[in-house]
Amino acid sequence: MTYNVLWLFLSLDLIFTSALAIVKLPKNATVPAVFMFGDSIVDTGNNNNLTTIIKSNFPPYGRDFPGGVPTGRFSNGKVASDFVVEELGIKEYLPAYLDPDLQETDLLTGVNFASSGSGYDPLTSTIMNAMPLSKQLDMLKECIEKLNKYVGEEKANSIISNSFFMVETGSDDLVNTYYRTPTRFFQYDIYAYTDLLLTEASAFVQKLYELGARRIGIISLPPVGCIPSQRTLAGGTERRCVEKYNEATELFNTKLSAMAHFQTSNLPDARVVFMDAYNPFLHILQHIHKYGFEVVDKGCCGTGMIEVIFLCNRWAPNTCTNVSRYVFWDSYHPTEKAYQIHTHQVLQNSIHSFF
Ligand SMILES: *[C@@H]1O[C@H](CO)[C@@H](O)[C@H](O)[C@H]1NC(C)=O
Ligand SMILES: *[C@@H]1O[C@H](CO)[C@@H](O)[C@H](O)[C@H]1NC(C)=O
Ligand SMILES: CC(=O)N[C@H]1CO[C@H](CO)[C@@H](O)[C@@H]1O
Repeated sequence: MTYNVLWLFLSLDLIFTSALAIVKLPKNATVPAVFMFGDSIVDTGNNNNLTTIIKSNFPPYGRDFPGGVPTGRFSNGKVASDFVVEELGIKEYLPAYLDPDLQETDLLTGVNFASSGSGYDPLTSTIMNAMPLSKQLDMLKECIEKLNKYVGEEKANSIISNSFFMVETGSDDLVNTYYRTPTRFFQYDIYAYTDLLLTEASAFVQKLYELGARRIGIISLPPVGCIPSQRTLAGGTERRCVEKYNEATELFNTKLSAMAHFQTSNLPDARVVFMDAYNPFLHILQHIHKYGFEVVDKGCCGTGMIEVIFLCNRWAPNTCTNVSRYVFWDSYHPTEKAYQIHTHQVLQNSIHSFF
């Protein structure tokens, strides 16, 4: 009896702590809000009202979201940006700035400007009809004006200077724009193209700073060569990870990291933090069983080899029933479970650098 009661408390405690799985902040540090920029890894529904094919607001997307609602998140449930705010103890979901139900109070704890299909290269957003980083910054400007009106300039300034501003993008630049667009592939080698991306990334950080951001996180690219769709398109008959893509990613990540260090010493009072998403994700891919996964080279949706956006729909054949076996939800994006594990690691490794 006593044993059973003890066991009950222990398991409640375990459930509670794992549900909160919160990353440790320095003692007296506070992060009032998170403002997110980037692509479909973090978009929570901004594309729903755009005229683009890069959408996911239909089943089976959102299958494990509360109510089974397809919100425009590219997963079965929550995505990386949701887990960022959850890990920081701020809130459970990071709402899309263009969500028609967005309330003024939501602005106080952060919103999401990310648009699926966008990149550092403006051409990427043009091809995909997504909102480029420049448009995402315009929305931030508008959001700051609203905050000023809502809580006054002093309070708004304090929120802005203490919040995290994070950007997660660049995968679409490499795997879609660079390797598949003649005006990029034939005019730039990979060194010149990653320089082009870097110039855009650096200018973006500068503009965030000018708008008052002081804690800026640059989330690195994951090993894009191991995404199921890339294995299918360029991984040969064995659908291996595409080493050429992973090497290009590492090259760009190295440049991003150097840029972050430079900007931190260059911009007074700013912390520009390079957040390594590559190595933790590679570790998951290479040790799937350790993380409770069984399938790494296919997504859950459809055959898992090619289905993404409109191809991942309710009529897609063979969609998996037990999603927790899978690292990837569709042929391009991780499952909620993979996002949760990965986001925790990325934050855990870099959180101290923001203070
Ligand atoms: C945190 O507390 C220490 C000492 O109590 C103080 O020196 C420091 O300025 C505080 N940091 C912040 C961000 O408030
Ligand atoms: C689903 O997969 C997970 C991970 O492999 C496993 O632990 C669980 O038992 C499976 N659930 C069902 C209902 O088969
Ligand atoms: C593409 C699309 O869905 N556009 C809609 C966005 O929302 C406005 C106002 O709610 C509609 O008028 C558009 O048709």
